[in-house]
Amino acid sequence: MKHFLTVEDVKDINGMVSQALAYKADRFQDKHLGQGKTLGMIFLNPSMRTRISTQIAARNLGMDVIVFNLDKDGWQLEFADGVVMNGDKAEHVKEAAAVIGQYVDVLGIRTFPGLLNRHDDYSEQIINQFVKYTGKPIVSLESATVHPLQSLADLVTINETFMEKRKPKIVMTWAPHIKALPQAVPNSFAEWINAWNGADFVITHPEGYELDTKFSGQARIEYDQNKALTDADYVYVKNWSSYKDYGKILNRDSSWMVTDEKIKLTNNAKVMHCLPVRRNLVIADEVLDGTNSIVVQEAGNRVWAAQAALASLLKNG
Ligand code: AN0
Ligand code: CP
Repeated sequence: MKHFLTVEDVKDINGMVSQALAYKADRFQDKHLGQGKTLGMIFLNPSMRTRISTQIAARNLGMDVIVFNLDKDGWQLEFADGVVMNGDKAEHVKEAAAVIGQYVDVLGIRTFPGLLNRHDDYSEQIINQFVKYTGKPIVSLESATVHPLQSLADLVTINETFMEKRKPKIVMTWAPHIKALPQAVPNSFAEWINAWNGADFVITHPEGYELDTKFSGQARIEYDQNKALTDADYVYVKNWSSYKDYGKILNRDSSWMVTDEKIKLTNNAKVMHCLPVRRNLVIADEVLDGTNSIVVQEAGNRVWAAQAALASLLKNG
């Protein structure tokens, strides 16, 4: 694997899930794999889970880690080509990425979408410029349109919790939020579940919240949340802003919040969320504090997912 940017970079999804679970059982089994190598992690936006879990994963493989909050501590970067840099941007990504590439062996980047211009966000301009100019393997720590480390951890969590011989019914549901959020997490979850091809997969959201079909693919779309949730084994909860009416909040209907009443419709479903989650807006206390919620276990699995992804880059690098 050259880079870890989307599910398309992964040749064997089940193999990577198994590797992650193997690291969960014995975290130091490849403790020399990354010896003498440095992981750089660049944040253009906030993060708790990704920041900590990926550092631990790298250390479990023997790597050194440098974390750089470019948004707070770095020079403001210009990403556009051919501009006269007489504004507030002090450095171009061409130099910045090339320089960082001299210092590290693998580079992780977190960059949220602006949610103003769909074409700019969906062209993944920022992470692609780092791919182009760093000259080292790049790991997405959540980019404008996808969050592959999250999705891999989600798949690991589903694999370790589903014991039946049949395919699980997985329902990804939109839930309300006060802020316009990226589509990266739902896009990514959808493309990983579709590529995995091991589930009966349904997406439910109010009209106008359709995801780019590049990501939703063969998933069944159901506008009636209660109908969608019926007999679900997993309820994957997430807010996102509209893709069609780009970056807009079209609906604030609190009846889409996930409550115990909604969970009663399911097959005693396990409830997942990437976190951070706003309580009693997205998911009710009763659900997050109840036995159906596996959100903390899911976040814990971020370490093993990151370790499997980094190991795959190190083995090929
Ligand atoms: C971000 C998002 O929705 O993409 C990060 C999730 C991991 N969430 C928030 O901004 C609340
Ligand atoms: N789920 C997730 O990526 O969380 P952070 O934004 O805290 O890294």
